[in-house]
Amino acid sequence: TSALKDKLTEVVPKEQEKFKKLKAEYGSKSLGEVTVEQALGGARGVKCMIWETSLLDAEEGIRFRGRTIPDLQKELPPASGEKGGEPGPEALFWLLTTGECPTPEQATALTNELHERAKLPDHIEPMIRSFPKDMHPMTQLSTAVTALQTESVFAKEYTKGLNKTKYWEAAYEDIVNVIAKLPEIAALIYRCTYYDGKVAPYDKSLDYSANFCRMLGYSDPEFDELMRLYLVIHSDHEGGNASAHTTHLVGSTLSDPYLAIASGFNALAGPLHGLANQEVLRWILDLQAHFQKEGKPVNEETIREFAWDTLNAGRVIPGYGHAVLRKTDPRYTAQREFALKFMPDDDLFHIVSTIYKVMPDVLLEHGKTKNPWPNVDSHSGVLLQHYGFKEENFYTVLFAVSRAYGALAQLLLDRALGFPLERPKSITSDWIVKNVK
Ligand code: NMX
Ligand code: MLT
Repeated sequence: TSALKDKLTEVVPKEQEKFKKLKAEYGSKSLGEVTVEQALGGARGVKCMIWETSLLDAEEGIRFRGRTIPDLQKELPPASGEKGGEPGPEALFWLLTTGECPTPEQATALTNELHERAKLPDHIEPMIRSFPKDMHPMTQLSTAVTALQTESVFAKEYTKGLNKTKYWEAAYEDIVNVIAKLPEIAALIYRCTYYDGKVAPYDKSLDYSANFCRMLGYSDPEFDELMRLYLVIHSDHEGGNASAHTTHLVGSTLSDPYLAIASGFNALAGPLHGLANQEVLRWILDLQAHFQKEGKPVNEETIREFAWDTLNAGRVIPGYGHAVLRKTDPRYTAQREFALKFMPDDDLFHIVSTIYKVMPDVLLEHGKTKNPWPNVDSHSGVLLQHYGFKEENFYTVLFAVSRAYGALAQLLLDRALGFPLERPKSITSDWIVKNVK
């Protein structure tokens, strides 16, 4: 039984009806012009995709089904069951897919459903154990998730001749199964790459995040809270970001959810996207090491100097700038608040805070980036470091586990709403010269 699937069985027909009306009423209306500059500039600002689970405002940041991060912290049930505790990604997934906040019982039912679906098929663990230790953890993750596709219910049913009206139900099986299996896959990658390969036994009495922490090798309840926050805030950032968009595009070919999310992970693995969290941490550690060698303190002046060295070398400042946001990312602020509460005296946190003081002015003076403010990746690494999670090459895997929740919530809706193959029109430069007046 699945409480979430039962709920979706009520919600999906209403959503289908809503979309039918939307098409009839607004189908011929314009969403705006597309300029040549936009076509050349990575389609920035072009509105051509529907993404129901979240919406990004350039000034205010992300809203998950209309809710800010502080709203989620108030309205979703805490994963630990303790008043004031962080909600977990399970509760968020219920909200993203159904549009409603779950009750504590509904959130727990989903946690239990994920536990029941978590067991890996026999070929995955030996495969991860055989990966070379120097294979990047994101490469390991996407390879393992691609190999997990042997389990796809959607692919098997489609081959048998699946009726279109049943797509979402088959997709549901794959989506919940892949989310359920990600913690053990990620923990195996972590423990095999950096430690002795031993993974703590799966503990069904814990919520998704706490069990994930145990399998990674962490048992501090404060770290569990950080993981819950981390998995919630990295989940969804509307549809245009590269990992969500890739998942949506690949899924639109009716590639199954395993193949779609593995493709999304490959997009997340780029340094302009999710890999930036690894890059930020490295930038901070390099900065520390550089000035230690020179016998200088890390302060506003030396950070400014290091930033200019980076920019003058033709590199970007990782963790700053954004394709849509034009203010400080509220996900940065949520992490800063966590740090102020749990680690106000942490050295790396102080460096991150000092970078925040000087970097916007440096970037404004540099004069290129449209957004001189920090994004989510600017803060996440130092929080992990505080709890002894030092392996920065693994950080993007945590981002990926979280992003699966958002990208797959919308993928489920894509199949429920019968969204078609995505195939925008491309043009050549000659076409522009000949046709654009
Ligand atoms: N440092 C230096 N230059 C920058 C930065 C930065 N942080 N951000 C943007 N620019 C440059 C950018 O490279 C471009 O230069 P050019 O004209 O030579 O090509 C110029 O400013 C205009 O770029 P924007 O229109 O402001 O930014 P765009 O939308 O193209 O790119 C990012 C957005 C996020 C890719 C860009 O800001 C960046 O490279 N930031 C650093 C990497 C990063 O933190 N990525 C993580 C984003 C969040 N996530 O998790 O995905
Ligand atoms: C994300 O979370 O996907 C990033 O902030 C990038 C984006 O939104 O484009």
